[in-house]
Amino acid sequence: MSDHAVASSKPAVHFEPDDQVERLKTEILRKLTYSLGKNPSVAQPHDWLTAGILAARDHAIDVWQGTTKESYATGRKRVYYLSLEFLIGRSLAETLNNLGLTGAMAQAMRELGVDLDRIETIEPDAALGNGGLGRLAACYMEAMATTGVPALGYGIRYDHGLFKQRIDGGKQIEVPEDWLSFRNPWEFERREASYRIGFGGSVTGTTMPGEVFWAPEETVFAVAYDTPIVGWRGRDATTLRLWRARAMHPLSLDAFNQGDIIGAVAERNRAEAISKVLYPNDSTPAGQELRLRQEFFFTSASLQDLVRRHYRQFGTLENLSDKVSIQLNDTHPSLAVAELMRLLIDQHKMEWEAAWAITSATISYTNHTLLPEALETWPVALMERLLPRHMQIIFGINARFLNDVRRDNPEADLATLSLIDESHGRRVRMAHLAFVGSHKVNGVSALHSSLMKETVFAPLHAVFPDRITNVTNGITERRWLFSANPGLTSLLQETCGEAVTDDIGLIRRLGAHAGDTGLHDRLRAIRRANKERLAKVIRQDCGVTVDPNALFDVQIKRIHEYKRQLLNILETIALYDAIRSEPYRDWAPRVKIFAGKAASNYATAKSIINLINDVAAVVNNDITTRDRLKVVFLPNYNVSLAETIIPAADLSEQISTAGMEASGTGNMKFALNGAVTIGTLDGANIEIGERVGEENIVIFGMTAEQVEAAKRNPRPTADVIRDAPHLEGVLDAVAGGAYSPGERGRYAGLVDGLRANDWFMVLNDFESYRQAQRRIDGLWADPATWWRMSVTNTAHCAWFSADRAIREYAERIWNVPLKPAAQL
Ligand code: 26W
Repeated sequence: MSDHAVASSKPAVHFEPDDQVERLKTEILRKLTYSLGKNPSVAQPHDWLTAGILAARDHAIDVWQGTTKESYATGRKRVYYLSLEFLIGRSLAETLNNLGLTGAMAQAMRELGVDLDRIETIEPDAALGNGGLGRLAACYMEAMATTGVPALGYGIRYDHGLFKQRIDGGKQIEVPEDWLSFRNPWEFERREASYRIGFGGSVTGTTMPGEVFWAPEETVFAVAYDTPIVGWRGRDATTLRLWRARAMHPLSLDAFNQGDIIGAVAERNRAEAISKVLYPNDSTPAGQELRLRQEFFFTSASLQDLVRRHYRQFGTLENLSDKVSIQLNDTHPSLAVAELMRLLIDQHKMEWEAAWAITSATISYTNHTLLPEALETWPVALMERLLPRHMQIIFGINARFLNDVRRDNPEADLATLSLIDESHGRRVRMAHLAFVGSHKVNGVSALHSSLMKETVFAPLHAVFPDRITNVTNGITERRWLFSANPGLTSLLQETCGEAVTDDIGLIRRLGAHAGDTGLHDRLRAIRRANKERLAKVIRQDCGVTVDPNALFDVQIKRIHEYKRQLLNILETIALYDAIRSEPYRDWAPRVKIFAGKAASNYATAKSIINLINDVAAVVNNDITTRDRLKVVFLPNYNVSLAETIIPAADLSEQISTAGMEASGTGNMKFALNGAVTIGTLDGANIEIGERVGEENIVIFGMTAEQVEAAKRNPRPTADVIRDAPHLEGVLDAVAGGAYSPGERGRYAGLVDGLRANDWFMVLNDFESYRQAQRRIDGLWADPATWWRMSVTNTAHCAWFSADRAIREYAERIWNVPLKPAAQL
């Protein structure tokens, strides 16, 4: 491969004829002139970006209309994916890549004097999500478009996505995000698709179907905004439909005329608050009324929309479950169970039993976490006030459910099964509601799904033994390999055949060359170019110069105690001490790379960010370790930054406390790009290990079972520390202020917490992790071994394609016929 191809950030995949260039040039100029009103001579980079997007969007629309027409004509079953989060990132590069227009667009722009690479980077990330759950929804929208599953994703069009993170004096500062400030050229506002969403008020009438009357006290409008998402090779597109909240009466002229300016827009502000901002929390329920309003708002709008569409097409709702599958992405949309019942009974006059059969045959639910603090519950009193009819329906579902259980098994423990938790005030258990109202409930990795059966859902699993199933998560290789790592993609096409981009399974052919040192050299050159690109970003964003020859050791994800960035940084300190005490030993040079956001109210997570930055400040300025160790914390982690970091990683840190990371999806992206994983037996790490083979992954630490046992019966901290020779010194240094000389007590609390209760097994797993890291040093020192491991990882990770996951959902949960493979 030529050097040029390695260094280029353009995908190697082109499949459109050359006249596309002329056509695109004309289209871009037309958009610039007639849609933006700009002359090329005065157009700013942002204008070129918008013109490029509008030109690409036209091509996406052609695909989109084809898919929509086909799905109406055939009456095929459709999937509705309800998710409070879609973490999309940028769209131009991925859309062009999927349409096969990347090369043509780059050429067209070049001929117009514009650098496509540069303008692509000014597209703002659509950051309508916190982390894994939101990114999974985005990967699945693209994978459904690729596999030909007719689908619509429903969510909220937040004015402000996930906050921007600044690091100031080593600490996280949250800054509001403003992705819509230049408008969003991808979306279409659909004023005609707007629905009334009620809150509060009272319920009157009889209990007969169609005779219940809910008179909400407050009503807001949900207005649809649609975006097409094109699949690979532009064969099909899915629709992302996001709801924006608008007031029924945006201005009270009465109030205004009386001089009450604030009062005049009070209703508008209250209504629009619903879609104002994403809750920046990825593990603890927000608990506020506004969050419940968001959940009901988008769930109700989506259900009204899909019920109306179905009724228009078929003139009946009796066959809803034959034509519609509703997937709940965690419990955030679980009010869908009650809302669908309400629409069927109150509006369509259906009997309870018939409505219930349709509801549970239509809905299914994915669980993404077992952390007890993350399971949503809402106070009954709040639900009664805000959603009185839904609360009645939930009581109705619960009464029937518990009756059935009692009838079949008089011994059953009804308190654990009930949709209402009576133990801390009365609260609705949203996971129970979603579980009971679904025909299938899935976990996101094999371990996670079996833990669901054993822990949180054990009582429900006993009643419905066939309901829980597993669909291990997947990632789209289009974004995370072809687009993010064009150098590797070209090499794969050459080695495994051009068809590898259509059939990722062919990547397995690489395995035959795992020991080929010629291949290793080429992979090293590709990785090297990616690392240089990342080194530039590190220099710009952190002011730190790093050596691309060093081992790039990466942990990027939300900051959380269970993900154990703290374990990583404590081990980094131990390594730093070791290098200083034996400076002449031949240490493998390492760059420790961290990135991730902490929830704004999560003090411990913020303190961990602070510690990483404090350690970085000491280590990076120490002359003795300078060539051996660097620590960097890249600010403002997002999808786009991940696309730059992952192809440049040598080592992927997946070190959660076993049993706590439901799946992980970053782990898959790294392994596919050829990084070696250091990880625990947790989530999808286990399945990665099964595929790449145990000699090609570095596993350490306690198993999920051992963690459970240790929590029930903790070892004394003194014993744990005694068995980990380097740990005491590290903890004392951190607690004593060695890394925070300006504020010696800064980390006393953090360390005290660990010593008092090692809930996340940071101390318990420390020695095992440290030894695993030293094994990594040995492997890295032997390039033939290292690159064989790397190649084997890439060769065996095709199974983690989102297309495989979507096929499993389609076959086992949605019962949606797939287009025959020949058409794919
Ligand atoms: C109610 C507050 C709240 C908000 C979000 C609780 C929990 C969440 C999500 C479930 C957090 C999340 O993103 N979970 C991640 O989902 C990924 C996709 O399945 C998994 O790969 C990650 O392991 C899991 O942490």
